[in-house]
Amino acid sequence: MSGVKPVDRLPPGQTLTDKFPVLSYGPAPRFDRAKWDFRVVGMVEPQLRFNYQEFHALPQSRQVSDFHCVTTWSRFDNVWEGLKVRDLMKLVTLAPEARFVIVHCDGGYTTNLPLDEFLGDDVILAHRHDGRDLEPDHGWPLRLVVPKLYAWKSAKWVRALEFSDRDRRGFWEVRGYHNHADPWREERYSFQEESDD
Ligand SMILES: Nc1nc2c(c(=O)[nH]1)N[C@H]1C(S)=C(S)[C@@H](COP(=O)(O)O)O[C@H]1N2
Ligand SMILES: [Mo]
Repeated sequence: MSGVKPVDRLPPGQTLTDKFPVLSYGPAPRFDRAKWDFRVVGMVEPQLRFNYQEFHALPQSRQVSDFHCVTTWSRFDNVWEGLKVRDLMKLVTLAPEARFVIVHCDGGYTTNLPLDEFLGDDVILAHRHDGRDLEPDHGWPLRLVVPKLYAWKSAKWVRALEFSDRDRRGFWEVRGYHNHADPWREERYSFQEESDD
């Protein structure tokens, strides 16, 4: 644990695991390389669309981060490989009014993030985990990883990013989970938002 006590890295109410549990609402969508695309839409110029080959030609990075699921498991030192969101965003200009992103996935799952969280240096669109291609259940061919928020914000099977001036709650955010989801503040449930500042 490289001299760092687990307790310093484990958010309140979490338990450490070495396993990599699968947490999905519904089955892994079928992946068809010929039909797959990735789109960047909404309040951004230009709007982008990549096919699979074009997307994988974008710059690759490696990020090591901890992963915290709201169901109370955490997994340390995940090695993610893929395209850093900051590198993707060098290809576009956001409208000055844009403040949120809605992440759209195959299968209909969505999640929402404020742009300051989404544009963090550790946020990556990953296709590999711990030295191997993502397994279908873990999001193959592409998932978002947002280490600083609970893992339901780390959307699997991502197909599009939509930029907006308005916040729109995603799949779990309309079903009782917290809109922001900071594990260090235990922002688990939407009823807690009423007592927020
Ligand atoms: N598309 C999609 N992404 C998703 C989910 C999902 O059901 N569908 N579950 C989320 C939840 S609750 C968690 S904890 C993580 C789990 O990722 P894992 O299954 O790779 O461990 O994925 C998140 N991303
Ligand atoms: Mo989760």
